[in-house]
Amino acid sequence: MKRRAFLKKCGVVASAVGVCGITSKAGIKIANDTLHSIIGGRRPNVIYIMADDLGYNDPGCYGQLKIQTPNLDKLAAEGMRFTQHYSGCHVCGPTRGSLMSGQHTGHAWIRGNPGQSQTWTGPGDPPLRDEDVTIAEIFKSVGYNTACIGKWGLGSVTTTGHPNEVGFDYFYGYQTHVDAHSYYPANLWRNTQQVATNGVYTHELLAEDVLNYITDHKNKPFFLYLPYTIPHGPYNPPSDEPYSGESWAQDTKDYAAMVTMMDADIGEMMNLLKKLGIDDNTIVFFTSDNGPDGSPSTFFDSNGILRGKKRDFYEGGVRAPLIARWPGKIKPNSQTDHISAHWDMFPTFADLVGVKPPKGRWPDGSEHETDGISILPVLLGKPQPKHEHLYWEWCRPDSYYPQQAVRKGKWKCIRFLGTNPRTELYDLDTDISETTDLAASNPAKVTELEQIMDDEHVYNEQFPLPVIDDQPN
Ligand SMILES: [Ca+2]
Ligand SMILES: [Ca+2]
Repeated sequence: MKRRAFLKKCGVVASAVGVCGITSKAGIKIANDTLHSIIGGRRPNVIYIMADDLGYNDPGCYGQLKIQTPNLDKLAAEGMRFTQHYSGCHVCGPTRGSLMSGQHTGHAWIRGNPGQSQTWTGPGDPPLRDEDVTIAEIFKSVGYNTACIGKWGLGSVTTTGHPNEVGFDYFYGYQTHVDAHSYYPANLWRNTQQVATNGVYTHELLAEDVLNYITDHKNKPFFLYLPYTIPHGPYNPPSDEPYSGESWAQDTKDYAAMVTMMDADIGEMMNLLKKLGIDDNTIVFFTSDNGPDGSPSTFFDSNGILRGKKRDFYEGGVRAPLIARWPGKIKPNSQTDHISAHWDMFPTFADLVGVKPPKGRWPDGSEHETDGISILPVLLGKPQPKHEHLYWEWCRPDSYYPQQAVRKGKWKCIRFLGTNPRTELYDLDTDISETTDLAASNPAKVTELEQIMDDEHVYNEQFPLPVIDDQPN
């Protein structure tokens, strides 16, 4: 089916402002006309920044002591900080697929990084399909201009997943996941054309493009998705200032310099919003795609008191910073422990622009509601519907990696399907660092949470889950 016809069928159409309402999985009905009366019916610009491999403890406002992030700290001081926000997954590809589609990794089409797809043989990353409805299309359905500047990784030019094919009017940056492993490539992509970098550190090019985009679109509502590549390796920024004088290893100075550079560019972006007079009608989000990686993150204690890092379903791999700032709407210097995840942004964005969240497609083509719950109520200080549980899976079919995980209330359960198969259970209320496995003493709770894993996982031919999908029906 052609994309436009499909969107029509899904009911993603302009003009449906305000009266749809949604019912959360916990059964609480929130009418988004109420929320819109608070917002005043004026649609805000939305900027969503996603850092790459930035740990929960990397920004100063989340506890970091060595790396300077004054602009992120200011964003948090002027907005809301989430303490229990989660990544779509613990690596890049599936997190971004989950963010785009509003589906967790048990339902989404993209569940792995390049190389893990069992069926994709084309160029670059396994792409989003025509029938996947994205957050960009939600904004487009009400007339926003939409842009992605940074690391895409969900489909190259000539595929159904290229940003221009999935709702972004404008794209500048890295097409593929693996391209983004260099900060000095010969070219980046602007829409479907390659453009030379002339040896400039790519983050500087991205940050400059952001300022140009905002300036050019200041008079019309826009959605700007900024998947920055910092602080993913390699650690080779043009300067290690302001840490040159530190007695740290060179890669740690470079890591810190990268984070502080990104922070400074976010500060410059915020100043531009103010200068253009659109600061109070722009909601800015900042998060990270997955937990920290590499030796500098050990030095900086980037996971804080959380166990694990990138590629772990322990909290250090999936608990993500989330800061939201919206002057006059979000209470300054506020904090919430609402349990939320990247797939909640899909209905949140729908709520922000006053449309019902469109349905999405599972791998078998069947139509389903988003797995997300809008976080707009908590942002506005209203009663917030809660998730019954969160679910993650990763199919990577080697040794340690095939795993499923559930968070339900205080409980966290991880099922390891590879080497040493087992299920671990943690009580996050008393053991946030996941030090004591309670599975043996709580068999009924393990059974309950494993049943959720069985229920939330649907088969995806592209990313079959070892052991689970091998079982006869
Ligand atoms: Ca990442
Ligand atoms: Ca630590």
